[in-house]
Amino acid sequence: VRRVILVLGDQLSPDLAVLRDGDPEQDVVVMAEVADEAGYVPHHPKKIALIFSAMRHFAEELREGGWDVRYFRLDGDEAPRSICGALMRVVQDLSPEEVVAVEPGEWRLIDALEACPVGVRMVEDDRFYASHKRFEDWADGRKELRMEWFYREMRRESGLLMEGSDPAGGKWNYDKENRKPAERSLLQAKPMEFTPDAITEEVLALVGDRFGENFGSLDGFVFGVTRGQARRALSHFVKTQLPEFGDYQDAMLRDEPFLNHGVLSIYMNIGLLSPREVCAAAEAAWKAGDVPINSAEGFIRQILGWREYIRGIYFLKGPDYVASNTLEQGRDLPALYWGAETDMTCLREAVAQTRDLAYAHHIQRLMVTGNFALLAGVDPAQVHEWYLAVYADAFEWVEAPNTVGMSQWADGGVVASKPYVSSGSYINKMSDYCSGCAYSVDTKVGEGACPFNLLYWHFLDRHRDRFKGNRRMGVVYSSWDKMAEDKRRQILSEAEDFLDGLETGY
Ligand code: FAD
Ligand code: DLZ
Ligand code: SF4
Repeated sequence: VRRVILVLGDQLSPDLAVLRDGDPEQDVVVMAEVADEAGYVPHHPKKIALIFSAMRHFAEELREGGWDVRYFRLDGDEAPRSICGALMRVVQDLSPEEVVAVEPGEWRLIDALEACPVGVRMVEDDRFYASHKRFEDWADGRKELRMEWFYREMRRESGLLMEGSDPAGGKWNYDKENRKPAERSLLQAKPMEFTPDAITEEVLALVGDRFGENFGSLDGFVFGVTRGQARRALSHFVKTQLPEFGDYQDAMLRDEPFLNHGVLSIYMNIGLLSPREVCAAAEAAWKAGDVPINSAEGFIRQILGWREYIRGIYFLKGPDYVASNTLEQGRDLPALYWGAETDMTCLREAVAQTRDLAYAHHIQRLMVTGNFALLAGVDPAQVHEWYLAVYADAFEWVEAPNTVGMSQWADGGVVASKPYVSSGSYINKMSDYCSGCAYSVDTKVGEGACPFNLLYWHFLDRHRDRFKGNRRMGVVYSSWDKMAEDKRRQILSEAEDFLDGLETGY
């Protein structure tokens, strides 16, 4: 045997660098379901099921393509506990010339492979538009690493939505035309669903048995688990959800978890779809006249811009980044995040759907669960662990900069120039949550006041020294200062009472 090729659970791409360079005649592929990967956070059972089932299907496809695959099942005899353990078994057996892997998307696992006695040669993951070097070159010497500037360079380099050297339609960004509030009339589209086959059923039984106690429901598993299914989900999204994606990308509606969101992140993040084919499909639909430019651009920006930028930040900032806590917030994550009862409809909806589906869309993650944690002063490390555990698309390279950086401002403003905080009025504008809530969004203080209204000012007041100089936050501080002093005091004291109540569960 010439090479042992490691394929991780989020590297299920037929054109993965190590497979492309490999030779089925001389090389052996290793894949392993292991306790260490399944247990570094209490992953949502649907996330584990997605990964294990997709891994098993991918192994089958590799075998059909002529590869010798050594596959370790979690419930196999003497299953290895770690990826390194699995490699050691195979190396002992086969004595290959070398062991190769594509660099994992998490420092923890990179370190583990580096420390593994078999000696693993790691190659860069080239399933992205920007290599590490490309992002470092872009970041080099810049005072501020703003996504929008990076995105424009990626547009030029990829040629996506370009007319010569100009952006299609004359503008780089059509967000001004987007962000319409939710309307019930837009409820026609849903992501494609798939019926579990025998392999998935077997995985579901295993996951229910081993991880049934983790937060999250295993019922109603409808994710695709093969590349073929993921490609069908992509076509379905482009046809049915993308045309109005731009208009409603920030909307939220009760009992409507998806709206125009395609849940394609789960497929891209485990390798079943490549970001290139997803962006190409969106661009082609625009060229064919089926999708307006504001939707095509808005969607492509999320992938070519945000997804690539977020990954760049993770690798640029190094292993200590995830532990950042610039605002020195230290409250424990409230029990409501794990499903404890709450009267706040927005949080209840976002958490309930997360438990049921292992999914919430961006504005729910940012402006409901993220906003609340930041306002309430929660320890960002605990917030990070929660997001990493509960979403099926969560892998540290993408989850951590979104949570620690964009959402919790714990990185001191690397990703977001100002914290994403809002009172209840933003949630009310973008959703129909408030109309059915025990709290009143229009009440700023006193009986029934929406907790977001109280906590918003509490946050701004307690971090005044840090943010008062921020150009974009001057206006809010001056409206705070204009409020009568006794009202300010009342707001802060009611916010304190609310926070005290949170400790015991709200
Ligand atoms: P759609 O709206 O249908 O499609 C947009 C696509 O663009 C997504 O599939 C995704 O690939 C990409 N995208 C959009 N925004 C981002 C972003 N900020 N970062 C990276 N990619 C983006 N995304 C993850 O993939 N994994 C995570 O663990 C994750 N954690 C997040 C945590 C927080 C606190 C926040 C605020 C955002 C997080 N995101 C994460 C980004 C975003 O919320 C998800 O990508 C999106 O909700 C996925 O659903 P979708 O495919 O239906 O999105
Ligand atoms: C997330 C995950 C889980 C739950 N289980 C496995 C596994 O058993 N085997 C495996 O190879 N990968 C798994 N993964 C994905 C890895 O954790 C992922 O490769 C790293 O977090 C790097 O992104
Ligand atoms: Fe959320 Fe406040 Fe609206 Fe209730 S009133 S749903 S707590 S924003």
